[in-house]
Amino acid sequence: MQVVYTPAHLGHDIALETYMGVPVPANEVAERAERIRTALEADGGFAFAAPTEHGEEPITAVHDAGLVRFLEIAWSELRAQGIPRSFLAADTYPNVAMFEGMGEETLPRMRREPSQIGGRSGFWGLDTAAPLVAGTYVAARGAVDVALTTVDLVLGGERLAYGLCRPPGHHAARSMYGGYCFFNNAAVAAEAMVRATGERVAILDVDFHHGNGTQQIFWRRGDVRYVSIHAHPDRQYPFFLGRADETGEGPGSGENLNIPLDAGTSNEAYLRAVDQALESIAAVPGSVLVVSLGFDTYGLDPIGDFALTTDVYHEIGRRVADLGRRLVILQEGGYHRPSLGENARAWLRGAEGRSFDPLPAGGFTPGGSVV
Ligand code: SP5
Ligand code: ZN
Repeated sequence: MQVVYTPAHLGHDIALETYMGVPVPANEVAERAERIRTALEADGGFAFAAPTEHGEEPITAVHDAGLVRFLEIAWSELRAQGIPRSFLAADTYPNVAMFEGMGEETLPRMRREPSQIGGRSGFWGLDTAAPLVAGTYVAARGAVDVALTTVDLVLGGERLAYGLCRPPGHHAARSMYGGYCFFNNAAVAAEAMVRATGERVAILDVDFHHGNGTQQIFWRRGDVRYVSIHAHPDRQYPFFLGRADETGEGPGSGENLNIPLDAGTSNEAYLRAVDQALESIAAVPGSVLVVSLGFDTYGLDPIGDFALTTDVYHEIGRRVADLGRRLVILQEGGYHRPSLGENARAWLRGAEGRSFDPLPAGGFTPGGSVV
């Protein structure tokens, strides 16, 4: 299998994020992608390719150009405004209630980007957990190019290909970044495939969190079906979207399927949700599926609360490939660093129809040690 990877992600070098106002060690760190790269290299069955530059146009096909401009200048502007911080995160966000009672004709006029960089960050951001640093923009552009190069491989005839995207993407909406995400890699990829093939495209999101950004981008679209299995937002991020009654509107009516799950979800319960998701995808005509692949569903993940094990990732990959569609597989979350490489290897080998043999040495043992 071809794997698309770029070291550009290393410049998005994060040490801290904030959790309910308090700085804590960051979860979405460079080591994640390096763990996966190392494990796939050691496997021997994966061929690495560098991304090619695809420019800004495929990004503005799904994102507001203002978001792109903000992310491009945010770091230099933080410095220009003389704010001595190691990362940029907002403290004030435009809560919808701030605008309560204002009329439809007034509201668009009230949507104004301030000049102070903290305010600008709040204007475009969802939360404090996506710290922006000097190399963030170049890394985020790199992740989009990884996704689009993965699309190119599949359009060029590969049955499946894997884009090792970092930073991840599925929380980023048309005009918003957040949740460790800056550009929505999977949405950019799906849109590029719709435009290249004229076919309908489905997106299967198996990250632990609901992909609110992907849902928002395709909410009214009849040509892209979004199916997500995730933690119920009543108890987990992103809290305000991800419930089962969110099904799309207009031409997109019925094209959005959310499958929220309980804390402690087992392999068996998760596989039942996978089968339900795949049934919905099989009903969509078209030959390509984009997979938003997260491993924060793993039992030991520090921010997840499901109970999945490595062998079930092999089975999920196998069932997804059994649909018979070509697969553009893009990395999203997953924060238990010692297991990430083995979990990715298991999933991708399952999708390729290869058996999964845990590494005899150098692998991760669920007892908690890296041997
Ligand atoms: C792409 C992706 O997986 N984004 C996830 C963003 C989650 N952001 C909020 C994380 C909150 C972590 N809370 C830790 C609680 C530990 N008890
Ligand atoms: Zn996640």
